[in-house]
Formats: sequence, structure tokens, C-alpha cells
Amino acid sequence: MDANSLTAEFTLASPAYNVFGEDVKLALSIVYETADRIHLKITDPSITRFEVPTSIFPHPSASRSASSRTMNIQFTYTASSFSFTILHSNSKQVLLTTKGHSLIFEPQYLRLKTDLPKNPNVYGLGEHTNPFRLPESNTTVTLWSRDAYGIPTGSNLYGNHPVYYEHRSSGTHGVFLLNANGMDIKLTQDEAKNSNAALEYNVIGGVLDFYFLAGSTTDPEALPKQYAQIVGLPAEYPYWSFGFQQCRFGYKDYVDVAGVISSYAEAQIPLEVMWTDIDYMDRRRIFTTEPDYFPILRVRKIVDYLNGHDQKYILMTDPAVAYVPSGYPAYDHGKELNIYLKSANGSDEMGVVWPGVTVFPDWFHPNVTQYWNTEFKNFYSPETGIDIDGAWIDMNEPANFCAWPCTDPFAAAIEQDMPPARTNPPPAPDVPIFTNTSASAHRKRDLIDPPYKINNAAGSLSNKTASTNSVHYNNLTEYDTHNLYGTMMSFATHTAMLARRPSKRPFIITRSTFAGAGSQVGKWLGDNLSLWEHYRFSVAGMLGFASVYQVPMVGSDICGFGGNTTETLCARWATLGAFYPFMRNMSHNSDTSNSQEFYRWPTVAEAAKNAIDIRYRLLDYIYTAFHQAHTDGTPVLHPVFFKYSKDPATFGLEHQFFFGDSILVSPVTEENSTSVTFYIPKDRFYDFKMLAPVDGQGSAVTLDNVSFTEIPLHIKSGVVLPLREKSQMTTTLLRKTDFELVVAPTRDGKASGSLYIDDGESIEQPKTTEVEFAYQNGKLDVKGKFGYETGVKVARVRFAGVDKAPKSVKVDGRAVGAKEWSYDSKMKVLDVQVGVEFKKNFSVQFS
Ligand code: MIG
Repeated sequence: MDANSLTAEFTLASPAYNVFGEDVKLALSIVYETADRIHLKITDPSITRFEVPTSIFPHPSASRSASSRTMNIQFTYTASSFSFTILHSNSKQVLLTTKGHSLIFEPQYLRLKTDLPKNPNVYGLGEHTNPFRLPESNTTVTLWSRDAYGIPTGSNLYGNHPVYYEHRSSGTHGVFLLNANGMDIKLTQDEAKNSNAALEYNVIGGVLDFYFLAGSTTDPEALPKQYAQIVGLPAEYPYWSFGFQQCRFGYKDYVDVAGVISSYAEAQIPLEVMWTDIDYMDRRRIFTTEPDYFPILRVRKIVDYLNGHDQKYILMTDPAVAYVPSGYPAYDHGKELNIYLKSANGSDEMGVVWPGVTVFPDWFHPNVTQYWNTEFKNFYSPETGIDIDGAWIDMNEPANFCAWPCTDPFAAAIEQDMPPARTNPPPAPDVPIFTNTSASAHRKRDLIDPPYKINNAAGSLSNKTASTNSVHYNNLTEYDTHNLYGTMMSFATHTAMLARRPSKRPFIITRSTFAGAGSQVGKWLGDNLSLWEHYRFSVAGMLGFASVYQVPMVGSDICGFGGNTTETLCARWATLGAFYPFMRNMSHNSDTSNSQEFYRWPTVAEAAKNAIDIRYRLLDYIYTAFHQAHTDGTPVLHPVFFKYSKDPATFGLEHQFFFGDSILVSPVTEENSTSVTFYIPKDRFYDFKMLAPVDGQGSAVTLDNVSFTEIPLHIKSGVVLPLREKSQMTTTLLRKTDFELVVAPTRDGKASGSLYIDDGESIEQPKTTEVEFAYQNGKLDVKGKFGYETGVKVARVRFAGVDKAPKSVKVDGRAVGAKEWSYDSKMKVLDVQVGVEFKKNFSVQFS
């Protein structure tokens, strides 16, 4: 053992736990990678077992100075009847221990169990529909990518993030298991015995490759930052991608799509991005357009129109390629390059997806980049196809409508009517639109039916996806790599989008993710339903991705995807959705479900306008938060306990969160209710609208008469917020709008904040504007570098919590005329018209 690492061999205690196979002699390695991170790996040196390839998940670099003596966490073990423990170095608190729980390591079953304190606060282990703080007993989360329509509670969903954060008043730490195989993780606590809780991994392959993160005893946010060092810092996104977006599955034709764009304009609701689902495709084949319903020349008119109005366009791409042996170039090209996933007998693995019988790209194949790049370049091109500004990728679990063993995909496709026929007549040619514009050496394994059955809600492992015995390039099996498929498609799509526009940040939204996906793509929470329950759950779902898994560009389908929404639900959801990083209204069109664009009901239209107005004014604030996340992993959204880590009342809060560092969002949660009870920590806050001080008592408060067009918002004191003075119909106009600063000091009179501005779309940013705000004793200092020319002013500064009217107000030391400022004694707000060009340092002072 040297200062940084230890390796050892050990044999599991006899008698061998021959539960699901045979136990083996194991190798253990421990590396103290940084002061806050221990990397522990247990492998079987006698065979090659699957490990997540470094091409997909690069190993984090270790800082050399870390040694066991300066560590914040420590590893100890007992050799006889092997067990190990991770301790906090100072407090000696046990963070994880396998003591008393035998470790099992077999070809197709790994088990590791740790005790946890009673009623633990555990977050993560997604993707699932569960409370944000996982129920401590009787909870099994299963990690196995699945097309999970309706996101049923407690079942495995689309993506896999084998990481949890455990919070105690004494600190927050994290455990990441870098393993992509199917697994069940169980949380148990024997209530009758009043016992401690436990967490148990049950994994059907791979190795035990753990990263233990010390987190922090005082600042929970240290933990997501440490996790970002492993999974990668979140990507930065274009400014426009924070604008409001509209989509639907079931826009019937290009006239329908154009009509929605016009209707948003007429309703004066800002629409930044229009999306089109698989409806545009010819017989649901990727990289094609339907000639009568979505004729390419007409769709280009829509793109031209959008571009001319500073709006954007996004189309869906599925991974499955229609099996059409002649006359379908996208199939032919893949065949020529031989990039399709192979079934166990060596032929192309087939399934049934929207176009009927399909094959699936193998993202491990060395030719797949060439394939995907070329198809993207040719089809998503203004000259030879349709130009897009972002990409939407779906069905990448991968989803398959053909139930295992899918012996006759051709019959299944006919039986399921894939591709479905269109039911409406095509529009007459030239209908006017926009008229009123405004592993190689595996032991023999059972890849289909392993002895330990994870709790896959789809049944057998291969059901409704690619067979787990199908084979990727280099002989990797779908059994081992299934959970990576969506992330590999994400990375390939990222590469393809970059190849089209090399200097611009790609905007890609995927359905399936694995740990690390957030470094390149964003994620929507899949096929929710128009239910109040799913409206409420969206907060927990989103916090998982934004605050734990480091996939901060996230949101759920606003107003609900499946089923029928209602006016009140859609109105509330519009207001909550304005505080999702990714804001998209999205529905499923079926014969029984209504349209749900925001302009369809007066209340919803008003709710959307109000909420988008606030979102857009805050857009530079959240854009700055994304830049910060990209720089050091600071989360973009925060569960309340991240900010009040010693207050146990915050640990289980499900529906409140901070949007950025300082905006506390407390949505109304109950169906058709106009009152809401929520928690305000013991701290000073300000009501967002009027800036009146609200002194939290660390207790629940009830607000009544919250209209359906409003959402309760509070500013956490201690911040200077940069807001645009007013919102606009597009983010392009927003960027030309003056700022206003809101100074919201703590009770002892201090506040600070920052603002980052760049050109909003380029990867390289030679000239940026980076400003720091500092407020104390009646003086606000604005300092920074102003490399990017904003061309706008800071029009006004509002100081909240000012106890009495000042005698004088100065900007840069010069007195401001009495007409240029006003004081509201009721709200305790001082409002100063400053009108300073936003290109140099300045100060505003009152006394
Ligand atoms: O089998 O493309 O989650 O957003 O509208 C369903 C059609 C396929 C699932 C996506 C949903 C999308 C739908 N897709």
C-alpha cells in the first residue's frame, strides 16, 4: 500500500454463498483519488467481466496530492469474513458499512448491503417515479431502461443513475456505483424491530466499481460538485433553448403545425421553439418527410418563417431504422456500413417500432459516427432536407413494440398496424399558411434469463426492447450494455449536430440517459399523464436530474402527455413549468384527448403569459446558473435542504425547490385548490412580486386565494438578482432589453450576485461579460469585465427591505434627482432609476 492506494486479494468467507452461481477469489483496489473521493473496485481477476467502457464513461482524473492521511473520508476493512466501512475522517461517522452483511460476487449476481441510520434521507437512484426522498422501507428501485408509458410509480423507467446522496444534519455524502447492468436496489427498515435501515444492491453483471464521495458537513452542494467531477460537468446550452417550446404528438400536417405557430402569435404568448414529432415522417421512417402531409417544400416554408421571426425548429429522430431492403437510403447506408446490432445468430437484430419492422444502430460500431453524422448532415440540411436548430431523440431504451422473443416481427408489425395509417385527408396542395401572421472472455452466462430476476416492470429482460443476447461490435452484449443505449445515441447525436454546425452549442433532448449523459444532452421526463399527481411528481423527477444526477436541462411534459388535461391543471402546470429548466408544452393526440396549447383556454393563456413573463425576466439569472454549473457543477435547481441543511423540516420537502440559488418556488399542489400550505425556513425572504419582506419562522404557512394564473415565489435574502426589465416575445428581443437589479439583502444588510453574458450560442466565447454585484450598508457595487457588448442599460435598481426613506441617493457618487427615485414605505422598497450603460463598473448608494 502506498499513500494513495491499496490493492489486495481476498476470498469470500466460506461456505461460499452459492446463491445464484459460484463465488470466486476477488481482487480489491482502493484509490484515494482526491481528498473527498475514494474509488473502490472489486473484480474477479480470473475472468474478464463487463465494465462500462471508458469511451462512454471516461474515468475521472485523480489529483495526486490525495493521500489517506489528508482524506475527508476513510476506508477500513476486516480481512477475515471480508467487510469494509467508509467513515467520515473527523467525526468517525459511518457512512457505509458492509459489516454483518455477506458480500456475494457471482457471474450473474452481485450483492452488497450497507446499514444506514434509522429513517435515512436518501435521494437519487433514478430514474423512477417516487418521492424525492426515497421511502425508507419496502422500496425497490430497478435500473433497466424501459419505455415506460405513463411513468408508473415505483417501476423502472427510461434511464439509469446508480448514485445516491444521503443527507444527515451532520453532513451529506454520496455513493456512485459505476455499473450499467440491470439491478435492483432495496431500501429496508424493519419497523417492528425499530431497527436501522439498510440499502442493498442486487446486480446481475459487471463489477463492483464504487466511488464514495465525502460531500460536506456543512454545505450539501459540495456533493453534486464532487459528483460532477466523476460524471462530467453539465453542458452549456444556447440562450434560446430556455425559451418556451411547444410540441404535440399528432399534429396532422404542416398546416396544423403552422396554425399553432400563428395562434401563439395571435394570443401574444411567446413561442420560442416549435417541435414536430414523428408525424412528419414518411411511414414513420427516420430521415424522411411524408410527401402529402409534410411536403418538404412546405415544411421549409415553416422553417423559413420561424427563422424570420427569431424562432427555432426541432424534429424528432428515433434510433430504429425501418427494415426496407431496397429503396430506403437510410436503411441502405447503415447496411453498407454494417452498423446494425446483431442478434445472437449473427443476423441483424430486428424489432418492431413505428415504421414497422426495424433494425437498431449499434452505437459501439466504429462506423456508426460516419453513419449518423452523414444522415444528420444530409437530412437536417436546408438544401437537401430540413434545417433544425436542436434534436429530439426518443425510443432509445431502445423501445421495441414486439414482445420477446419476437420470433416473427413481420407478423407483429401487421398485427400492431405499424406504421399506422393516417386518418385525416392530406391538405390540398398549396394551402396558404401564415396568412394572419403575426466482453470477450465471459463465463457462460444466461443472457436471456439470469438466475436473479430484477424487478423489470416489462417482465423478462428482453421484453419490449432489443434481445439481451444480441451482440454489439467487439462482442459486447445487449445484456451488459442495454442501459447505455440511450446515452450512446445521445453522444452520437451530439457529434452529428456538431458536425452540422461546428461552432454552436448543440441542443439535444433525450429520453433515455445513463450517468454522465448531462455532459452532452438534456432530458425530458417521458410519457407522463395529465394528472395532478404527475404535475406534483414532476418536481421530484426534475430535482433528481437537476440536483443529483447532473442533468440540469430537464423538464416534464407541461399539462401532461397522455390523457386529457383540464383548464385548471394546465393553468397551474404552465406556472410551474416556467420554472423547469426545459419548458415544453407537450401532449399526445388521440381520438379522445384534447388539444392543450396554452392559448386554448383564457385562464391558461393568462397563466402562461404571467409565468413566461417572470421566466424571461429571470432568463439571464438562470443562464448564469447554467454557466456556473458548467464551470464547477453547482446545481441549477436546489431541493430546500441544500440551502438549509441543518433544518430537518426541509429534508422531505417534495414540492418546493429553488430555481437557481435564490428563487423559492412553492406551487399550489392540490387539485382545483386556490390555497397552498408550504414551508418557509427560518430566514428572511421577499415576496417576488412586491418585494415585501417575509420573515420565515421555520414553519408552514398557508396562502389563500392563489389564483390559477399565479405561483407563489419568494426571493431568498442575500442576493442581487439581475432581471430583464420586461419580457419579450422572443429571446432575441429579450437580449436587447434593459436590465433591472433587485437587491434583496439579508437581515444584517448584505447581498451579492453575479451575471454571465455571452453571445448565447457559440462554443468558443472570446468575449464575455462577467459581473459581480455586492451590496452592504446601503451601497451596491457593480464590478466586472464587460467583454461582450450587451448594448443595453441597467435601467433601474430596486432595493428591498429598506426600513426608512433615504435622504439622498447617488449613482457613481453623483446625487440622483428626487424624481429619479421613490420609496414605498409599505413594501419597504427603494426604487432608483439609474439608466447606466451596462458596459462599465458603477455603484448605487443611499443614505
Ligand atoms: O411510442 O414519437 O415519449 O414524447 O410523442 C411512443 C411519439 C413514441 C414517445 C415519446 C413521446 C412521443 C411519442 N414517442
